[in-house]
Amino acid sequence: MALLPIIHAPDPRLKVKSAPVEKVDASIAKLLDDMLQTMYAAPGIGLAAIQVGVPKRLLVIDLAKDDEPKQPLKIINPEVIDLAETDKIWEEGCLSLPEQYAEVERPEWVEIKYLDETGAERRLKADGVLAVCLQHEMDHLDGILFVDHISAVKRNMILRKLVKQRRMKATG
Ligand code: GNR
Ligand code: NI
Repeated sequence: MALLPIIHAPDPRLKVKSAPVEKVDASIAKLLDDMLQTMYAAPGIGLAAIQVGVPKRLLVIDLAKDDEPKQPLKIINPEVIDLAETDKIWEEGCLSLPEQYAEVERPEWVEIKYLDETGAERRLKADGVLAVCLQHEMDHLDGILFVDHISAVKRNMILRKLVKQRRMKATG
């Protein structure tokens, strides 16, 4: 397994629409494992392939707490098949926008179909944090960040902070 570098906004790659995985093979299985290792190390609860520079429609999620057994979810080519009509607001963060948080409104549950790491089709109906995380990761596959769901004023404030943060790190 390998740790992969995570891309930070405003890197233009984060705006790219990722392409479907055509064949679920050993290289995809390896990428999913590397993404999980990278996500655990960050630490984060989800990671989309484009966040490590790979424009493919796959993502990993694990909501297990530190003291709980791991519950890795490996999700390839996800598609929404049903969606709540009512929304819920959650505070979101993103490994590609370090230390930035905002309240985002999204459907409170979502049902998806996807391929697992063996290429088998699966379905998943998610609510709570899992629903939030799934929608956040699926947004990444379409080049959408959580800040694209908030006002332009708040979005620009966060993006300016990131640029400033990076400048401080560069100059020390
Ligand atoms: O680790 C993460 N935490 C999180 C918290 C609230 C809503 C979404 C997330 S996903 C984020 C990891 C990440 O950036 N995934 O793309
Ligand atoms: Ni994210």
